[in-house]
Amino acid sequence: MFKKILIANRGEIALRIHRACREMGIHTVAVHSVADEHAMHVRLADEAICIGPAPAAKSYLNIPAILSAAEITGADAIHPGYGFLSENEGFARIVADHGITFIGPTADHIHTMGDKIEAKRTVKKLGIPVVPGSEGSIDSMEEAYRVGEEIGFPVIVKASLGGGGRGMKVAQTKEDLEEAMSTAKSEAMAAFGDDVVYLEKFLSKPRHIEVQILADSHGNVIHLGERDCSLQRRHQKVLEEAPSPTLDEEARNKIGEIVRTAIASMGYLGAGTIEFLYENGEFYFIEMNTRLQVEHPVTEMVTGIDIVREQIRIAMGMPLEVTQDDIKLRGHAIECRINAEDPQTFIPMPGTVRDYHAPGGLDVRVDSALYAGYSIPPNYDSLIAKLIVHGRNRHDCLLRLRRALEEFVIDGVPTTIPLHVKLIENEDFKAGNYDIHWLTKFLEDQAAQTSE
Ligand code: MV4
Repeated sequence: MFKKILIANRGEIALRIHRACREMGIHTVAVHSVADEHAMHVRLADEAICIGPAPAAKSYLNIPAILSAAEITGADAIHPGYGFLSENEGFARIVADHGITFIGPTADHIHTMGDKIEAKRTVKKLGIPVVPGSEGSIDSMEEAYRVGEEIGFPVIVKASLGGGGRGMKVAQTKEDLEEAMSTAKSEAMAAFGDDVVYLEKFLSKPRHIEVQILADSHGNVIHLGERDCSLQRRHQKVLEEAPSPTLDEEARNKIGEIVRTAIASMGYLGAGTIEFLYENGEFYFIEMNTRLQVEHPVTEMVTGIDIVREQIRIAMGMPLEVTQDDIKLRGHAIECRINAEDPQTFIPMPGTVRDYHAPGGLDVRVDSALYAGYSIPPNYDSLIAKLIVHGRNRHDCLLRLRRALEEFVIDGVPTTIPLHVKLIENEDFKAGNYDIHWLTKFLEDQAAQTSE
């Protein structure tokens, strides 16, 4: 059993993990950069260790410093949160080699899913539907043309070590393919030091729907339904909801069972997310995330399952507390990501928070490390709070969300709160009619209106 967990992260997610530990009677160690000396995660933890200067490369990504902090404090385990070292297979391996438990899947599973070609091959073999495309890498233009003709244009060239939208190029016709291949390859080489690419049919108007799973070391796997994360801007999610407005129970159970079976045969351990594009009633696997995700709270709100608690229990070798039959989705949940950004330009605007008041009341959750007087450092992600609201159905959830957004006071820095207010008043959004391109158009229309 863990007595002490080191949390290798900062901000709201470090608090989220600390809270789960506290409720389980586990002591916490915070690590922090020089810039985060006064951060809330440092204040709340039982112990705190400075691991380096402000730039993440020298602190939150500093593996020797984090390992030393774990050794010095006698931590039994390390929770990496999301981002930073959460999907770094080398980190997972070296933590384990030091006799410390990495709270997450094995380094091998992180490796497999980090290589998008290998990930696709692995899940396809286990019965998960994938986007039609090349069997593996594309190594010549002849091969690119052959696959392109076979699946039909438009196609998308993707970097095998990419993901999250980096290193992708669309070719509308075969005339565009040569340029798409060479740009994708050189971008991939620059970004990942590897220019292996693969080809897929380009889906023009899909939704982004992801399935949350939990797998323990006793062979139990459960799925916790899906999240609809189609509302993104430049591959940054803005608002997520569970369940997806477009799925019925039959479709949900069908994909959930397919995923559950596949994950069980992989021998996967911990929490994971299987990402799909969903178009014309069909699911197409794109990637698997092997970490806790930013948007996990919407799933917690509709299932009542504490995903972080389950991650920790799984890492201790304990069985899942519930079976698939125990999972009953209840109502609807929406998360608004609140960033310290200019709501027009999305340029990060760090600064000092003057007045701060978080909304509350029934079924309103705020995950944030902010407090009045806090100075947001300019070195990290601009996410400063997540507002998660639950309702008996989507309609009630939206009424409550509107109320909660109006109650939220964050003075001193511009935030994306006003954008969320406008977004949830939109008729398409209210009807649940949106795809992955919808938000970009919505924002363009907004910009055009304000400049008139
Ligand atoms: C696609 C696609 C269309 N067709 N793959 C972008 C991020 C990465 N996770 C996968 N992405 C896409 N892959 C095929 N075959 C369109 C996207 C995409 C996208 C996906 C999810 C959410 C927002 C997106 C925005 C633009 C493009």
